[in-house]
Order: sequence, then structure tokens, then C-alpha cells
Amino acid sequence: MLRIQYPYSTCLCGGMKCLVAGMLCILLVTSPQVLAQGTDDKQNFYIIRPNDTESDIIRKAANVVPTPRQLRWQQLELTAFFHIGVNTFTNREWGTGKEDPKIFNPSQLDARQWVRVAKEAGIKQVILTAKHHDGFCLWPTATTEHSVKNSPWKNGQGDVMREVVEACQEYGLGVGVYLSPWDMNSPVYGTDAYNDLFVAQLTELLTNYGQIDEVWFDGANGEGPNGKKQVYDFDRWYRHIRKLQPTATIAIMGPDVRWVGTETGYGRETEWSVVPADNLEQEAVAANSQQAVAFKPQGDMRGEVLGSREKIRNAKGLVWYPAETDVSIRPGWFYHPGEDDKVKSPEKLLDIYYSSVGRNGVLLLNIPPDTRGLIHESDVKALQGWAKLRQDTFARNFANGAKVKAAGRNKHALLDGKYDTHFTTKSAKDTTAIIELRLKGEQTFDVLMLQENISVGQRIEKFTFEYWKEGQWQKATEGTTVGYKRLLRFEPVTASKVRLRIASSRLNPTISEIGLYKNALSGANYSANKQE
Ligand code: FUL
Repeated sequence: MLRIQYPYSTCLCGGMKCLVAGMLCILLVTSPQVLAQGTDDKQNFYIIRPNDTESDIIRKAANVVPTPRQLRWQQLELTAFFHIGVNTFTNREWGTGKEDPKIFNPSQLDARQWVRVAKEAGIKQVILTAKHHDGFCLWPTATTEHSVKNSPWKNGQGDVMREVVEACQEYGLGVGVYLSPWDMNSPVYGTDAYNDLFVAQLTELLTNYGQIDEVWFDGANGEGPNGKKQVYDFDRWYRHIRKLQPTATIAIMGPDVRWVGTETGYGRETEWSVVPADNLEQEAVAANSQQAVAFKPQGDMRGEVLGSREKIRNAKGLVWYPAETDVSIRPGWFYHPGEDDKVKSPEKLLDIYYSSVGRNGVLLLNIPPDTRGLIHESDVKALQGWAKLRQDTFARNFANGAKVKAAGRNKHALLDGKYDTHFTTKSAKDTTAIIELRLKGEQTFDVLMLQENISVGQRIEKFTFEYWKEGQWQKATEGTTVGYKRLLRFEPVTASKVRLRIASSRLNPTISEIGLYKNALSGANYSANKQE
């Protein structure tokens, strides 16, 4: 693998140009010529050059990999939002910015309960709405009077951010912050001073609370109190976050994580984490960090399929930009008493799990605390039921102990329970594979789980899963992309021999883990791969 250590002399071009713009070195050593010589250089992005052939482009796509922060984030699988603020007390979804801070008065706020409930549901990281569009801050900021310090809660001495961070530290969860760029309260919104104020708010949140793992920006850009709209200085904010919390992922309006495109909880059947980016030009990249993109990739991020061969053929650049699927456990993002009986059922949440985590995404499930400052009993019950359904389904892998027959390397990795070891074909040219499993006797199952080792890239484009019955192979299910995790449901199958046929891959395919499970919900309406 050819990797340059900027600014050291392994750089092929050397000289002042590299010292000034280190990124250019990386661009040069990963030119198509180098790739054509068989170098498998892994990068977080690739520029597509005018003379790149179609196979150069495919090979580049197969070698785009997540940054360590993106890989960590993907492996969380389940994350949560806590939407709480003045809207919780006005029973609204969006505030006005004119709320009196005195209305924020939860009677029993207990962030430990929120985090415990999340943890018991299998959630690995939570994000607090430190500031929503109304501008009310849940921490005692020095940047505005519109905050908890002017509320009666804990006599103005409280700090919701601190309580959430401490609970996460106690329970071992990651913690993130939602800071709304849109601020209906700030008098300077709509002027340059607002970008400074926003940086000051980020500084408080990212320096006073220890490690922060995610910063979540939405794109809402409405009017402030003086009727003006703000031009957000996102690039400055990204640089600031990278400096203060270099391991934090910046999501949605950010360089690390992309919005899946709906708020239903349902991702795409074909979900590429490698997508075209139109703004990956040399100058833009050179002006940013050296190895990872530090600006928001631009392009069609809402289409039906984003990273297919057809889509990447005319791309200017390719970048690792994975999908986050956000959805609320209730119809609204904030708590409303009228929605206590509209909390999503465990069965619905399971369907969402299959359709988000099981489609190469990370689920961001919103669980809004109520006016007491507690996760409501209805939500707790739904989350417990959901966790139990997942435990019952995934407790036993019917592929365990199977004898594996496959032409390739590292067959034992398929069932070793370790994500970072993988099976692969003998050479980069082998882009198809057949993996046969002789199970420990006859088994009945109706869920297939596949994982690619994305730390070497996302490559699989088409696969079929078959079982041996009455002297021939029969199809149980099929799919396109795999990515970090693919879950597919099908009609229950009883068999002692199965096989995975990888029909198409961008380079030698990898499989880290394979699983066969029996859905705890069989017989219910959720046994198919449904869209909402
Ligand atoms: C959106 C906001 O407008 C909603 O209120 C909510 O916070 C959602 C997660 O992001 O853009």
C-alpha cells in the first residue's frame, strides 16, 4: 500500500508545493496510473480525473474507506436523540423565540433515567438538543440570557447538558450535541456577529463537558427576530469542531454523516456509503485537512440510489459519506401529552431496525422526555419490547458451527464473531464468490445477516442467498448492497445446506460475518422486507 506521510520525503513530488498544500501530494500519488499498477490505496475520498476509465473509477470507489471517526460511528448502529426544551412546555414542535425562560420547569428531570432507558434498549450514543430553533439554551451559556439560568428549574442553577454528559459517562454511552443554526431568539441572527456567537456556543459545549462524540446540525434556515435570514459559516464551524473535538462526527449539515433523506426510519434497499461529490475539487480539498474531507460533500444526496455504477460514472469525486436514518418514537420530535397513545410499537420499531441498521445505516431514534423531565412510561415500555424482540431474534445464530466451503482466504473469519477479520476471494480480480455453509443439522430460519468489512471499502453490488431443497438450490432472498450490515427477512426456510452467491463486486468482496436467525415475530405482519 502506498501511503504518503505528509510532509515527509516519501512524497513523490516533494518541494514547496507540497509543504504549502499537502493535499496535492495525496492527489498525485493516488493518480489513476498508480492505481492501475495495482496499488490498493485506501482513502476517505478520491478525485475523478478526466482521463480515468470506467474501471479506474470503479476501483477508486472500491478503495474509498471511512475515517476512524466514521467507522466508530457506524459501529454504534443505534443512537438516540433527546428533544426537550421550551417546546416541551408550550406543547409545540417549533417555538417562536419569544418564550419566557420561566416556562422551562421540569418537576423531576432525571437524565440518568433517559440514558439508562436508552442503554437498556441497546442504544450506544445519545444527542441532546442543547438549542433548538427557538434559541433557548439547555446549558447556562454566557452568550445569551435565553437559557436555563433564567428558568425556575433548580433555581437557575441547572445544566441539562452537564446532567446528560455525566449520565453518559456513568453508563458508558457516547454523547452528542444538537445545536440549531437557526435561532429565532438571537438579536444578532442575520448578521456576521451571529457566526461569532455560534462559534462561542460551540466553544462552550465542546470545551466544558469533556469528550463530545457527535455534533448534529440540521439545515433549517428561517428568519430571526428581525426578519433576517443568516448565511451560516459552516466551514468555519467545521474547522472549529475539528480543532476542539477531533474525534467527533459532524452530522447531516456536515462532512461525516449524511441524512438518509426521510424521517420515516426507512433507508434505501441499495445504500452505498461511497457517493459522488461534485465539490471534490483539488483546490477545495487542498484548502482543508490532509486526509479527510472537512466540508459537506455536495451532490444528489436524496435520489433513489446514490452510488451505483451509473451514478459514479460521471462523478467529479467520490467520498465516504454514510447514511443516518432519523425518526421519532412518537409522531412529533418534542413530547406532547396527546401522543402518549401514539408511541411506536415494539413491532414497528423492529421493522424500522431492519430497514435502517439492516440497510447499511445508523438509526437515530428520538425519545423526547416529558414535562416531568422523564421518558414517559409508554415510551419505556415500547423500547423494552423492542429490545426483547431483537434479543430473542439475534440470540442464536443458526450458522454457528457450520462447515464452510468457499474458494478464498480466511473462511473461518465468517463465523468468528469478530468484525475486523474477513473472508475474501483469492485475488482482487475475483469479484464473484460462492460461500457454502453445511449447517449443524436441519435448521429453520428467516433472517439473513451479512457484513462487509468496510474498513477496506464497500464493494458488493449483488448477491443471492439459496438453500438446498429436493436436490436443487432454491432462492431464499437476494439483495444489492451489503455495507456495514445487511439484514434481510424471508419466508421461513428449513435446510441443512445454504449458500451465498456474490454475483457482482467492485473488487474482491469481503464478508466479515454471516448470520442466520429466526425472527421472534414470525407469523406477524413484519416478516417481509416492507417499506413504510
Ligand atoms: C429538523 C427540525 O426542524 C425538527 O424540529 C427536528 O429537530 C429534526 C430532528 O430536525 O430539521
